[in-house]
Formats: sequence, structure tokens, C-alpha cells
Amino acid sequence: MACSCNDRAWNRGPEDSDRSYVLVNEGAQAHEVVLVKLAPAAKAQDFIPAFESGAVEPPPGRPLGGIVGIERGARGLFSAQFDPGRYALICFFPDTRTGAPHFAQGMTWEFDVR
Ligand SMILES: [Cu+2]
Repeated sequence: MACSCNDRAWNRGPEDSDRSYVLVNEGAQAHEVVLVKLAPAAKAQDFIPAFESGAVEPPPGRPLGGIVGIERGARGLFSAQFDPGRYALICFFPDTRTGAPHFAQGMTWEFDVR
């Protein structure tokens, strides 16, 4: 299954329990994909504050892997074992113009595995 992103969002992400994904970076900047299994009722946006400076609360979920540093126009392959639950893809890379992390610009994708 293919996933893709531009510089502001995931255009397409996982939607089921397929185990291997090809990520295509269609943006002009480098990106990464961090795969997270979210705690019950948590959302991707709830996971993010745990990585900000001064954070004291643990993230509501756990990272399972992903790919760091996918240059523009490049592809990367990642795989995971999926138990039933809710998952998210998150890009933590900073925007080259604003410095803001890409997740703050919308680069999160949530999906359920049943
Ligand atoms: Cu990114």
C-alpha cells in the first residue's frame, strides 16, 4: 500500500492492517514518518505535547518505528505488526521556512485496525 505526503499533510495513509507501506514524499521538503500506537481514546494531537520542551507527561501511546529523513521525491518502505487498535503517523521534522514541526501543520494521519 502507498502513503504519500506533501509539505503540509498526509495525502494518503494507512487505512487498515496492511503490514508494509511505501511512503512517497511529494513535497518540497524532507519528511519522516513515525508510526505510533495510540492509547484508547487518544488522538495523534494528544501524543505531540509529550515531545515539547518541558513536557512531564508520557505520550498517550508508543512509537513502533517508521522512517527518518525521506528527501523530496524519494520513497521509503516501512513495515509493522498491527494488533487491533488505533494508530497514527506523525512527522516531527521542522518546516524549513517557519521552523514549526510538520505535525503542527497537519502532518498526522490516524487509522484503526480491527
Ligand atoms: Cu514532514
